[in-house]
Amino acid sequence: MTLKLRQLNTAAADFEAEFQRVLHWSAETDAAIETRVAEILADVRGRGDAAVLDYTARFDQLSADSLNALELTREELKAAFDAISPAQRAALTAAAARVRSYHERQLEACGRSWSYRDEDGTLLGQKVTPLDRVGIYVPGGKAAYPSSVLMNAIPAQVAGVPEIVMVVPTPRGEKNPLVLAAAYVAGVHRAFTIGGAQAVAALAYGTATVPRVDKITGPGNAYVASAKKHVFGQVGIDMIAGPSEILVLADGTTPPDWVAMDLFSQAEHDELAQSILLCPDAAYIEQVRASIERLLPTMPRAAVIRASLEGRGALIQTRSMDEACSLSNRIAPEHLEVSSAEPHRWEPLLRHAGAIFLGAYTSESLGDYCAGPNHVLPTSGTARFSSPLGVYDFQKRSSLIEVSEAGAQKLGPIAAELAYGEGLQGHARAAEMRLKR
Ligand code: HSO
Ligand code: ZN
Repeated sequence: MTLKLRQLNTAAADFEAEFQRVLHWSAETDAAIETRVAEILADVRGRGDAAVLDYTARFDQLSADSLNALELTREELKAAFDAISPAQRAALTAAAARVRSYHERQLEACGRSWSYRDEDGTLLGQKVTPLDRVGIYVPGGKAAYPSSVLMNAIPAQVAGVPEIVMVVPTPRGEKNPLVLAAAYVAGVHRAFTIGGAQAVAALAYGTATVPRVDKITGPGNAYVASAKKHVFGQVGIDMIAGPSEILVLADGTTPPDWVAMDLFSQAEHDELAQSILLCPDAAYIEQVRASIERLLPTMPRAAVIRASLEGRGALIQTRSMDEACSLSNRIAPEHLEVSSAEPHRWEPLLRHAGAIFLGAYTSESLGDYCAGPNHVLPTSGTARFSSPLGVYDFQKRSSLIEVSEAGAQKLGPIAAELAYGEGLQGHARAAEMRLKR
């Protein structure tokens, strides 16, 4: 069966219209889901543990007399780690170490408190503190990724969050050993085998057993995404992640099979994932297409990959690499591979992307697991205004102000003038009282 993979050319008259079709994607918000989620949230808020137990029995076929019975101890997490194969243990440990050291640099570079004194001796600064408690949602079922446990928990741990609480739906009580092992390696403090909107509600409101957290991070299905949106404000959330995306910007020097497989690597996540190739070389695009057609039947997830490529994928021929870079900025992809012999020539032109992978050897999949940077990245064009999950998502900042006596003499009249202008006497007089007559 030939693959119906869209091919575009920026020189074609209908390019803009075609391009808009490639970009267009809307996460349909299902009104029925919204209503159902609102009910579950209200129920958990009202009945706490009992409601969580009811929904867990109903949706996950997992019954327990108390929520305590659904908590996994650190010992159980460690036992899972000890039970996986030595190769899996070594890979998890190596990945965790690299992710940790990257995030430690991030902490040093942009996560520390700072302050200065101005000429009057007034101290001004920013005090950075970790959140007290965070919740990490780990999906069950087809998207149960141990790597995502590392990517969510490690930055929280590096930020110094004293209590990291993980929830993971566990249908029929069948635990995913790699997820538990990853939780152990990543330093998760408490874990519950609950999921769905009910778990988000338990974390957001707190129940007798599940502690109330300050922020919830991690991906989930439509119910989880809707629940996170609902509780936002009550707690912080990271982002609402859409399907995975990869954009390969190629100059034609990378083996075509490598590029084809990189396109597959995100397409295989989801029928709605998006894989795009941008390249100025028509002959090379044909080679990649041939690689795709030859390799696709060898893929266990061929059906998902095909649906993704046919539904949202595209091979786009540009007039030049410069034009490819500007199109890439318009797409603002989650993952951007600069598959070029001169990646540093193009990198300065690339402004909007969750993560930029430079050079032929930098397969996006290395970033998903073990390069070090976070794999929780902005999708659906949101890289225009947002950033990868990081240590900073598990910290907050307080301003520090200590005005000296001399500083009060200088600032008092300025504040008072503006306060009278706003009709706020109390403000003005508080500033003036500190002026020396
Ligand atoms: N590429 C995904 C993360 C992931 N890949 C997990 C494999 N496992 C985020 O877009
Ligand atoms: Zn991936």
